[in-house]
Amino acid sequence: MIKFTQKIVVLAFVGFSLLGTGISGASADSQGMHKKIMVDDAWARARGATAKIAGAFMTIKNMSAQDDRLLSAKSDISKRVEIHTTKMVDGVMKMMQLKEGIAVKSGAEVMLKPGGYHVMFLGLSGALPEGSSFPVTLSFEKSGDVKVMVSVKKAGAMGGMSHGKTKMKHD
Ligand SMILES: [Cu+2]
Repeated sequence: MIKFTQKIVVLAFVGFSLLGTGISGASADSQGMHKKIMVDDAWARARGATAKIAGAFMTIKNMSAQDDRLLSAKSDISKRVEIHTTKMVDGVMKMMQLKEGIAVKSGAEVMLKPGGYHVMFLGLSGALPEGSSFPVTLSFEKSGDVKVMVSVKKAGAMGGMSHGKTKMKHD
């Protein structure tokens, strides 16, 4: 009876180890995977041809052992790309550039979402039609460049603030 119990424990341990291996193997193949940084659910709202600015949102996970920081981003869809945050000031939503970027601590997950952190595209070169996608290169302090594809969703997606209807100042 004792022997039987020990066998069960050993089997359970082996099973757990295999499961762990399976998980890390699968994530290495997923979209936006870098050695250390993983980016999920990158999306932007659809924009018409006359729109000048757009925001992109995503979830950034730091799988590395060291703290990192999203410093900047690059894309062909606009003249400039900045890292922004959104703050409520006297009842008005205001966006401001984060010159220091966004800190992503080791093991942490940071969400860029409407009404909060976002990647801002200034001086759009054309429309962003619903259903299309475009590449963005994110530059991290420690992990370097991570290329992600941003999916364009319909203009009302996810609620929150609309960049297009809000008057914004950029320096
Ligand atoms: Cu912005």
